[in-house]
Amino acid sequence: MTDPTLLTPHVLPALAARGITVPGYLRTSSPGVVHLGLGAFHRAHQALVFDTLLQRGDARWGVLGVAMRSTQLADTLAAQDGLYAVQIASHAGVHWQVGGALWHTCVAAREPGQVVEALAAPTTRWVTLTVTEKGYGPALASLLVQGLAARHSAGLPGLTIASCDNLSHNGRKLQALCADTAEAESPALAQWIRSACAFPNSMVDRIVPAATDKRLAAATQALGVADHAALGTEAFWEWVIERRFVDPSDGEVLAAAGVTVVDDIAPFEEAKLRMLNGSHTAMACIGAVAGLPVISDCIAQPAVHHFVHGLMTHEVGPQLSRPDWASYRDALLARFANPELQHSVHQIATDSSQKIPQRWPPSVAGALRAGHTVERLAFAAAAWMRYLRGSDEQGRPYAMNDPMSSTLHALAIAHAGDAAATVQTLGTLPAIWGEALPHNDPWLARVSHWLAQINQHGMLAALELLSTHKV
Ligand code: CS2
Repeated sequence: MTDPTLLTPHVLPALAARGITVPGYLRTSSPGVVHLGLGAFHRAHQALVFDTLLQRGDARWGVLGVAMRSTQLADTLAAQDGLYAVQIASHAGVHWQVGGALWHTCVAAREPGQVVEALAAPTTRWVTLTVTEKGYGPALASLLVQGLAARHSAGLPGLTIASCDNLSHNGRKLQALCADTAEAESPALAQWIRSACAFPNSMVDRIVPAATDKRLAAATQALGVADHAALGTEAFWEWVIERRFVDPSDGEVLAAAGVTVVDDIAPFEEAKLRMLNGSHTAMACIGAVAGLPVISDCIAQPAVHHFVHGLMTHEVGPQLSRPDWASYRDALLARFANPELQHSVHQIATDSSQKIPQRWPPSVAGALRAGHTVERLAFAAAAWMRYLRGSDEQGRPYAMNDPMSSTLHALAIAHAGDAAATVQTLGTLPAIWGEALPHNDPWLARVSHWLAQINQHGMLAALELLSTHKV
């Protein structure tokens, strides 16, 4: 018996009558895409691109959404037959859309056989991944390689496997991980993975905060039924993918749905990681310590706005090869200010040890090489070190969610009052900063300077000092 008070296919006609965009296609054939890392981002990004293609009658883009460990979302979606509503909010207004591309869901840790079977299914053509920065390890490799081995021995064609995580050269990294893992088992399989499968690099962009109870309540209000998997996002989205597909005609198909297909994604990836994600991590640390809960609160502070604008203008932008970086910066400042998003600083600060290496050190190294200022990047590094103490300036403790959090927290509090000593430990970790910066004394001295200012004056007052600093 279908629950009439829940978002399921039965209520779609009623939602369409309310002006909500709903899937108008059959959702019954076998999915052509396996997505690993079922979360908010995929559902508000690629799954809506696939939804556009399905709406146009191309039935190859239905998705099996695989959660890697957590069962809750996969089961919630299964009860709703894979349907979920997305609230898209911009200055132009708010619009609701129901995504229909998720045809099935499962959990890799609970149903690994189902994932392997789907990877080896003749109808499967694509795999997309959002497993986060820390997800590129042996468990992922073994799952993919099992599926690919089954495909290979069945004599099926290879797959296009698109990593969509915020890592540089994400496709190439994933290809190396899979081929190296397969090598131990069978060099022939490794060779087949390298030659018959395509691992395009790709850059994805859309701000998709984790859903809150408030958003779920807004969904019930808009839909007239409950949706326990509803999401909110912004109108902006971008997916730039390298032209490297098992079926070359996929490039045109994706481009028709608004995806940018290029020969080299490096300029886009570099700009996105360093401008958007680099600013995000800086604001996350600043906001967590200053007690500003969401990004729009942070950017509403003139000192933070000035800082982020200066960071992108003087320290990151000039090194980028994306030619339109100044308009990208301006668009980002507007996106950060979107009040509907309510994007939690603690969500962004999650896994900072895995994120910082892509987001800050390449900009520090580039700015130092070019003789540009690094004051704002040094401030960001100092803000992260202050964040690691685990409580804000009002003395309220917060949880830190990071695979390195216990080590980092211990280092941060060991010399809490001594900025130089803190920087000598936290600023010299090669896992975060790479090989060169831990030995760069002028850089470390600037980080110490700003950490001492934060310790003495507080986060926002120290930012004010930075804004009057002649840099
Ligand atoms: C954020 C990203 O949580 C984070 O680390 O910086 O999820 C960011 O919102 C997306 O990359 C935007 O495309």
